[in-house]
Amino acid sequence: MQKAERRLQAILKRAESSDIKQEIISELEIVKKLCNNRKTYKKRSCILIAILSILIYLLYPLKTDECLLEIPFEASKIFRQPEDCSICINVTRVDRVSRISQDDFDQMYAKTGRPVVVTDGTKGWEAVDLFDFEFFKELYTSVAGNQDDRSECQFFPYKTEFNSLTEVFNMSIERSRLEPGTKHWYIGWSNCNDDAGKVLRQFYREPYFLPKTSENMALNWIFMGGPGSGAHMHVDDVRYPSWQAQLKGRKTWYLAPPPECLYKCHRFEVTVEPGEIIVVDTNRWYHQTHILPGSISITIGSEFD
Ligand SMILES: *[C@@H]1O[C@H](CO)[C@@H](O)[C@H](O)[C@H]1NC(C)=O
Ligand SMILES: *[C@@H]1O[C@H](CO)[C@@H](O)[C@H](O)[C@H]1NC(C)=O
Ligand SMILES: O=C(O)CCC(=O)C(=O)O
Repeated sequence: MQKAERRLQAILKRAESSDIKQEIISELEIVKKLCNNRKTYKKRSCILIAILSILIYLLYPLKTDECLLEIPFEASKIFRQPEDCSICINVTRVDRVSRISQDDFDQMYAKTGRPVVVTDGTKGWEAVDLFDFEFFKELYTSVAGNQDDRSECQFFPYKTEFNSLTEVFNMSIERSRLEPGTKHWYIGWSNCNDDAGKVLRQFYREPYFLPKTSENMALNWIFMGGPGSGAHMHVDDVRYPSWQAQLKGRKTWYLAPPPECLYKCHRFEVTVEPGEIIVVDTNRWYHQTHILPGSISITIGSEFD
């Protein structure tokens, strides 16, 4: 395995010194990071992909620039559908829209897979004012049953030392308030406590622009933490596209087309302001996030059909 790793490193070095764009090489980082990704492959599949990628590299030594791009993703294609690039061809920006009808949303964004920010997405939601660290802490310490014990509950510690939501809510008040001199933190989790879910849903609604046929997915994802942090570049392996409401703080999303579309499509950078909702098919668009200076960032989101 070590030998294989060295070989892979050598190939990457060689690629770096050739005229292949730095961007493409950085995409390969994704393969290496798969194991730590949120909502992506289960650990075992992830290790399998890594081994497969390395094996394919060894069996088919790099001959052309194209192989570098194609081969590692052949392995992941066992798990990921090949992309026809229709989600990104002709897309020149991430639109910002408001008062959009369900039909327009469906035609222009849901059906096409184009990312969009709906600026009035959370209008009337109490969650915007109500959801903060203390609210979640109280909620999760009061509901029966431990969220951490259930296998379907996912927790993303990112760069923190936390192993569970219980540990997160045990941090000092000062740190939770991002006071100077305290350690940075940014975490995410999927709510899988039914009682907590019922409480959460009292304070937000299914986004008004989602098509009527859209199923309300019961599972919510919450991301919370301070400026300077974020999620690294990755792609998800969930069933449907997602919406994510920015309740507090400001977050920049870096979106990249699937590797096989890199030459045909653009990358985008879009900042989501408080009260806005971003809609992205995170299974197809590679994405990375960064919390901008200012207040804590809190988002709630879900998949939609
Ligand atoms: C992209 O735009 C070109 C020129 O307007 C058009 O011919 C083509 O069908 C479009 N492709 C997609 C996937 O929308
Ligand atoms: C909570 O924090 C205290 C003080 O930092 C620590 O001693 C204790 O072990 C923590 N408990 C849990 C469950 O993490
Ligand atoms: O909101 C974030 O910071 C990360 C979101 C993300 O990675 C995802 O939804 O897959």
